[in-house]
Amino acid sequence: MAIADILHELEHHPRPCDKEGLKKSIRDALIHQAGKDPLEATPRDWLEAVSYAIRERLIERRMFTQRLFNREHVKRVYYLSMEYLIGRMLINSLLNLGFYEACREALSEMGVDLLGIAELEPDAALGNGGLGRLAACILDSMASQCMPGYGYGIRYEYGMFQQQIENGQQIEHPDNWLRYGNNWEFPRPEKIYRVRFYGRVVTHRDNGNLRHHWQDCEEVIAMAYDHPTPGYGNKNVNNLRLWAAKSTRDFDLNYFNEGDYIGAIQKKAESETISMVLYPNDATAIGRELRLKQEYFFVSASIQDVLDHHEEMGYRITELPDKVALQLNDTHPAIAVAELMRLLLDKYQLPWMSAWEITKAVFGYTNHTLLPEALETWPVEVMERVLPRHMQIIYDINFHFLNEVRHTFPGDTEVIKRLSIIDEEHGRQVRMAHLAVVGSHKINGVAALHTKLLESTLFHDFYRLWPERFVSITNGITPRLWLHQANPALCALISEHIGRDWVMDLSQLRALESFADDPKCREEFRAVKEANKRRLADLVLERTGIRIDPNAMFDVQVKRIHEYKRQLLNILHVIAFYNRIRRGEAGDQTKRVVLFGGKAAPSYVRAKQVIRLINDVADLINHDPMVNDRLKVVFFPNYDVSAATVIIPAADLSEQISTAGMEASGTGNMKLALNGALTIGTLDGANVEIRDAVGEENMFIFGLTAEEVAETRARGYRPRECYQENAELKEVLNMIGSGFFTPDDPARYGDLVDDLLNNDAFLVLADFAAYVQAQEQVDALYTDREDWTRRAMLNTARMGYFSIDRTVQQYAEEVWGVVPECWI
Ligand code: 26V
Repeated sequence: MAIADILHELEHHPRPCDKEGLKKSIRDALIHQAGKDPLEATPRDWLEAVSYAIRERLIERRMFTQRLFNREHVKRVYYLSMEYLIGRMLINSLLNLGFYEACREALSEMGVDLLGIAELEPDAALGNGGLGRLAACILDSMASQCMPGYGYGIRYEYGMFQQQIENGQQIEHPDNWLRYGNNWEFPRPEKIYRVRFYGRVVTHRDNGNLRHHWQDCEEVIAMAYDHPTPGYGNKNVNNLRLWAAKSTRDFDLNYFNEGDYIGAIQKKAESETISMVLYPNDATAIGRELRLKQEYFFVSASIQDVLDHHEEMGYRITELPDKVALQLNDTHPAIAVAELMRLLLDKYQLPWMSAWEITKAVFGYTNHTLLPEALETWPVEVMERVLPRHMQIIYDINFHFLNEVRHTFPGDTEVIKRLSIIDEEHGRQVRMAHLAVVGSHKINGVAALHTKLLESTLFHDFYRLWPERFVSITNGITPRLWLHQANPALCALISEHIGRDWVMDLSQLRALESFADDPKCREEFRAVKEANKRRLADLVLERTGIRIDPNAMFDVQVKRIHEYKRQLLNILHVIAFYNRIRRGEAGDQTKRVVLFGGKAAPSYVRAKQVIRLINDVADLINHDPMVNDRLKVVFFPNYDVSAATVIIPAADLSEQISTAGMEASGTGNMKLALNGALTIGTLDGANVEIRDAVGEENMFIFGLTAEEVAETRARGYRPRECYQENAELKEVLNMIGSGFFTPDDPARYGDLVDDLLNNDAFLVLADFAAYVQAQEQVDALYTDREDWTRRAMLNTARMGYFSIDRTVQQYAEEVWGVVPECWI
């Protein structure tokens, strides 16, 4: 068959998407791919067979999508991210493709339960938390909106560790997610690039021009694995390309020739460690050489791939900004600025100025944190050794940049020191954020307050220099996962009232507002929430052995464990509430279940201590007969995307209680409010905008504002005064400090309490009284179920703004300059 015939066949006879067609594919895949006799097939075999059947359809559509983009010569955006927190694929793919019902029926006719086998799929947990999940939501949105958008990242062999709780403490287990293979990926052994490290730079003159050769390097091969990502309700399928490290054959041969067989194998294994494991640190930079190698490894492969495609399309290199946008998801891929410059200078031999103009026009940089300890810097010595040519280029970029600074701020040597890409004060470090800002035409924060703080603090000098480069793009979440998939009962209810179009236009939810005043609708809404709570109660029992009452208020704090997120504040209130119950002062307040979930970085001692404290407190309270089930405390182990899809739809109360000014945006706050939880929170991150959207009266806002936090610190904060002034707080801290919860180890939390009394860097004590008061309002409102439900419905109705589709449209218009290109 000629190529043209194959294409014709593919176009006119794609794999059928009805029940019978799917059934045939599943059966074929079971026998011919999984190699199983249907009589003996296990649930996992069926899972493999279904994913094969789906991937055949995904790949067909991806081919068409790519061909369309090529034919139309569209501008593309490439999202560079070290992390993608995807979760499970099966149900999401089926819902996006529109095959869910057909597939469910096909399987059911073969005696297989779709949801049952879907549970067997491991989460793709190639990310830590908010930043990685945002990347996954953005991919879903780009595909759903027919944007020519591609993800690039690392195919970690081990993703986010699995958390086990043993004797109240976190234990980490490796996440061997590829154990049973991965049916969603397409290995591309022909898509390989060389990535170099170490070596030296040799310079010579060629016709008066300086030329640089990077020599005597170690080489690693980056091999592509493609993950087709389907859009919702269209035929568009985009691509996420993840790189795996493989050793080079040349490299092996050298060693083999020297007769060092074992050494050769060892080197091979070493080079493949680059893509072995995701660093589980969220918000503390790790100065490890392997991390820098990971960053450069995926950046180098991705940029080579982008430029290859650019050339294949027949475009000139100077046209790059018309055809390519590159987005830096935090500073993790910021070395890309130097890498693109290197290729433009050394490979394409462009003059400095044109290379630099192209680079700036192509890059955008998203900042996700103000925390000083999370800002990446690399010792000059390390950068020089690992990436010598890049270090030269960074010096050159800095030289040109600082000349510009001198021109704008003549005579101001302090501003030079502050702005320089090289920090000279802490043992010569490359500041990756500065490289990212200087090399990008647009820099964005992820919520209004966060951007304002970037402009006024962290990047203030840059903002004075180039105010036009700064934009605010508030994060969002994908309604496809966080409502459509996670909360089918609520979806059915919504669609009954306002139709189905909200999935792609979340602002339509506003039409639900009027239903909040209808007692019958409220009753239905409440019934949905109750069903979701029963589902969660079953899961909690299964995972923890703790029985919780679905009629209780579900008070939920799920997120990474970090001091600034203040899980401590939450547990202090739990103890205060417990004391009120014991004293008979809790009135006839409703029952509460306080649920925590989240992982602590393995080396973050204080965060792990907080987990242990929560579990110690839970253990005592849950077994105190005086409490009589009025209060239950649950630490949900191994919180991940899959757990989130069950927990979030069941929440009544959403805890968003970070120290104001420290949470860049938050996205869990959006997921919970969208699913009808009321927020108790500080005026931090996107909470501010959520308040503007849903109305202050439909939330519980408390505590110091970001400004007041800064003032309090400037004045000299003395946490012990809060302790002295507040008898309830005093009692709580005394209990923890004296071993009330840990009688066999009374000193366990002595240092923690000391730190709260003497330092309290996150102002837990300063906000305690206000928090307790806000919690009293929560309790009072919850006794009026009608009013609570009305406000919960208003939350859902007014959260449309936080759709990731709005976020992505803003990036497309304000940063990337790409437009949708759809086929039907
Ligand atoms: C930082 C680092 C530091 C270097 C070592 C590895 C590593 C890995 C992850 C991170 C991420 C820190 C930034 C982050 O996750 N920020 C979160 O981004 C969310 C999406 O914009 C936002 O909603 C959260 O508020 C923000 O904390």
